[in-house]
Amino acid sequence: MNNLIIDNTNINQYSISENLLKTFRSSMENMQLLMAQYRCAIMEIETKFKVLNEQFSLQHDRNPIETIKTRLKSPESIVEKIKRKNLDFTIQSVEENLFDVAGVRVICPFVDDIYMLSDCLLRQDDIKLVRKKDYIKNPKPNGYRSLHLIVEIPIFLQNEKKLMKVEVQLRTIAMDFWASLEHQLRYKKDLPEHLLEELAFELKECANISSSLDYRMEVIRNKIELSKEI
Ligand code: 0O2
Repeated sequence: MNNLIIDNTNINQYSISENLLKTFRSSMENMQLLMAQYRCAIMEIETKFKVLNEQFSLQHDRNPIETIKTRLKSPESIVEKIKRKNLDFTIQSVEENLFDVAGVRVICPFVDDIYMLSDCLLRQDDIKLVRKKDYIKNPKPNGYRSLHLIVEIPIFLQNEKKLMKVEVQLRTIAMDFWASLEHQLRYKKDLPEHLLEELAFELKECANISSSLDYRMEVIRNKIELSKEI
């Protein structure tokens, strides 16, 4: 009799863990599939910028894009953001609420390259603008500047077309230099309060200098271009 009970329990435990394992495997597979789809969306956006760069460089004899960096949000960052925003831990929730799983950063020599490229991208008929944040016209209080676009782009899979969201950040070399250093310093929270305040002030000053540097470099470029026309 006892044996029977033990057997039953074992069978139940076995089926429960089997089911859990199946659910876990299937979630993992779905997550991997979603990440692969985000990678495809990144490739599509990157190609669009490369095409624009190619065409512009032929016409104007200079590149409006210095570098393109791409990144897929790490599982740790996805989980952290889901927790922070108090969202459900589901794949659907990731797709519906996190717009920056796929990221493309476009670094340009000049501010007007940023707006030219953004206009060209948004004019393309397979691109839908979901959200735009212009931190160049309206810098963040800490001095951060960049143009952020959330766009939706179709990817064509074996049997379906799927719309994917991608975050595009466009910034100048100077803005990128500032943001990279500020990003590193942001994690040095163990510094004394007075030093953190001092550094925040210094960073804001540097952001102002980098902004005026962008402007002055653009003036120099315009003078060079004007002299070519004469
Ligand atoms: P990582 O590692 O670069 O991805 P949301 O996505 O809407 O929940 P938010 O804050 O409204 O979040 O988005 P927003 O303002 O468009 O900015 C998100 C991203 O812009 C950040 O991503 C950074 O890449 C960059 N960013 C925004 N503000 C700053 C800033 O003050 N300094 C620096 N260095 N970068 C900034 P993550 O996820 O923080 O980081």
